[in-house]
Amino acid sequence: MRNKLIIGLIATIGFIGNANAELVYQQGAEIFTQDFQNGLGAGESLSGQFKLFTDANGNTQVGHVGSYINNTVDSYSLKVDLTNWSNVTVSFTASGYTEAGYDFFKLMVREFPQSGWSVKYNNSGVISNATYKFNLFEYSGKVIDLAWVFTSDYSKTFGGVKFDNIVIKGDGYIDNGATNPSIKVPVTLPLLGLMGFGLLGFSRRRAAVPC
Ligand SMILES: [Ca+2]
Repeated sequence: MRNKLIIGLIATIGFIGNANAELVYQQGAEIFTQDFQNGLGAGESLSGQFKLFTDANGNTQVGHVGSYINNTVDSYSLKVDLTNWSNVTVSFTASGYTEAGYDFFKLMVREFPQSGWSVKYNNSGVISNATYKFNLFEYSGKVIDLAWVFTSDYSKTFGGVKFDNIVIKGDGYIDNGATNPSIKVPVTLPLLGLMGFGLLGFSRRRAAVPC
């Protein structure tokens, strides 16, 4: 029995080695980035008047093309798996102009799939051209939906909003051996397997020693 347990332990270590996964704990690792140059990816969607558009400098962004319309709800939404991440932050660049006090640009977040939406950011009027950053600490270990939402009321329209360069960062394990460091390797199963075999081995060994 002891040999089997030791072989199991070695096999578990071997699995990590064969997967070429050099797992390194990194603070502020990139979990997700989106500059929209290649369009939308899985888990992302646009609705209403928000469009992908490319400016004269070749920079593709999301936002209003021309003025927005009255009584609209426009959104870009994104699903992110934070199962293995903590201390998560989200940042993006934005600029624009809306009717102050009546037409709003918001960043909203909810735990997928059931919880209600929380407002992380809410702006109106002049939206200064800047990078906006917010923490998502309370969503560590969860799957979340993020939504950038614009709403207008029944009168007066302006140029609206544009946003870009979404970056979600957090603390967690990354595969240092991968060619693309942003590719995440699920560590929960290998680590649990390793711990499970180790604990089992120690307890059986102790039990096998005559008192
Ligand atoms: Ca309005």
